[in-house]
Amino acid sequence: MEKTLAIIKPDATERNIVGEIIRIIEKNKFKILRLNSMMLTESKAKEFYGVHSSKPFYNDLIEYMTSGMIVAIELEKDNAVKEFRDLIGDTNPEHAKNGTIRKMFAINQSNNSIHGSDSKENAIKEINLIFN
Ligand code: IDP
Ligand code: MG
Repeated sequence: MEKTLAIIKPDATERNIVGEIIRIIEKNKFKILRLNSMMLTESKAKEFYGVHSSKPFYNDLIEYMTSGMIVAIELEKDNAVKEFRDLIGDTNPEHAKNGTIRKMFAINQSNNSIHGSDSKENAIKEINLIFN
């Protein structure tokens, strides 16, 4: 069965909405395989978002992702990567569809409450990076 990585981001842990978000994930039939509440180190955050290192928002992104607790969740479901991306919605909550997690909870395009892997290959890489 396919796996993906979810990360509940610092804006969501800060607002005590971790449980609400996990409830939605479980209602949508994703199985939780591993779950870990942690602080991301700067070096892990930089590796995780390495693909964005040349973007203008990169430094702010690293600062934000290391600013508070995150909850990393390894999820399993048929077609998990695409189904989870559909469930979280567009990066920018103004463009996210109704019923998506980002539409419901994200503050803005940066502090958008949740991460989901964008391919099967990246899901495996991200799960190994975060859980090892
Ligand atoms: P994704 O999380 O929907 O895959 P990416 O483009 O991969 O979106 O960007 C990774 C993360 O970087 C986003 O979830 C968001 O937190 C942040 N980000 C993306 N674009 C912007 C932007 O234009 N300004 C500020 N932060 C951004
Ligand atoms: Mg992405």
